[in-house]
Amino acid sequence: SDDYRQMWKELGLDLDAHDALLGVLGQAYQDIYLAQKQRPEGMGYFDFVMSEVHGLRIKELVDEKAAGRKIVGSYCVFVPEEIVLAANATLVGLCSGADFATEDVERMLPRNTCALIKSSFGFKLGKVCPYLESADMIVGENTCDGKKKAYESLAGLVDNLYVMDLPQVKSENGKALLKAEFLRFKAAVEKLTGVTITAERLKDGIQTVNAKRAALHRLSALRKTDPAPVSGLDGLLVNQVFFYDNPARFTASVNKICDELEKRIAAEEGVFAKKTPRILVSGCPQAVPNWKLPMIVETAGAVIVGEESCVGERGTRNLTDDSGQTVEEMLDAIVDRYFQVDCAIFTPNPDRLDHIQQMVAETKADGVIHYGLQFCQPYLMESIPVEKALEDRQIPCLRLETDYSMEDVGQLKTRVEAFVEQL
Ligand code: BJ8
Repeated sequence: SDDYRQMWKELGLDLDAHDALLGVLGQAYQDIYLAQKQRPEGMGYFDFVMSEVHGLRIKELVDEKAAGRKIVGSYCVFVPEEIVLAANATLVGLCSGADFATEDVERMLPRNTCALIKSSFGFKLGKVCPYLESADMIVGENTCDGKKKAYESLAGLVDNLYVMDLPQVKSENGKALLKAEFLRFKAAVEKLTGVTITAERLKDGIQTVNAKRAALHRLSALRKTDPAPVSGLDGLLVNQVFFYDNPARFTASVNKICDELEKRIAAEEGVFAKKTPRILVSGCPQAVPNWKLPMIVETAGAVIVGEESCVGERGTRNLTDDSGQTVEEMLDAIVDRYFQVDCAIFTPNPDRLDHIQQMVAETKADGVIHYGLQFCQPYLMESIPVEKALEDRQIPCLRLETDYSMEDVGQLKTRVEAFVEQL
């Protein structure tokens, strides 16, 4: 609508480029999502969210800002939403899953940079991301080499970048570093909002985020059923919207889908026939609108039953203990919770392999597809021992390496079909 155009203009978006992006996104959504059969009715909410992803949700953020609330943008699940909410700010995810302004990006970053980092730069340089432009603070983090060096360059493009240091080893020292960095982040967010985090506010923040996570845990548990009551495409979409939506509304909407799925399961209804080969996807995060892999898998005669990914269970697995009485106690609980995230930037990282196997068992997956973004050293390096360990345990594994382009879709489809065939 005209109101939205005015809003986008005020945020500094390039309206023509943005129109082009929304056009492509809308078409992809139509072809990939709306073309699916037997979708749960509750997905209608997520269709609406996606149709309004740069409209209504941005209007809400702009209204929050007008009322004095601050917006914090993040590129990693290590940024604690509990702390952001407790300081009366809203957290939004900024990772993006589509190529944009590639020529401009490759003047700033080496060609052999992963698609996720390139995409984040493309959305900034192309002026097409209203989330990035609404953010009062953008949080980068020292995770992989690609991201940590890219933030040095991003600092020249935005004036509100905050960089969080992160440990690389799960040691006592590593944990002390995470705690020190969370304390420094807390002070920075308090300074941004002018709100001091009290025990009551922090408990509220923890409970709000836990409720979102618990709703996703419920959804994951329902996806364990055969026939699968919901597609992997839709499961991924819910996990993607987790990063953008109003938290309370998101929780309610996921729980509503779960109610519907429980009825489907009781009636033995599914999106695919019983005994359809079941795939667990493991690896790099798949940010909106990166739907390439599930689209390929689910048109190749298989169903995705879980995501071992930061846009998935790695990001949402554990709740934060909310029983603390003081800010200090609850901060310790937050550190404990985040310290368990088994990102491949950690060395060594044995928990991730355990979690993959645990998810295979729980979801009754017939095989694992390891999703690696080209040039992502942490996950591509780790994929080789992961594949070996899984195959040693008779769990078939297919290692894929790809990017956001559509050029290799045919080739990937052939490989996925061959893999599914032998399950
Ligand atoms: S906690 S996975 S969200 S860092 S794909 S940019 S690793 S080269 S995204 Fe991540 Fe946090 Fe870890 Fe999760 Fe680098 Fe690899 Fe690119 Fe990546």
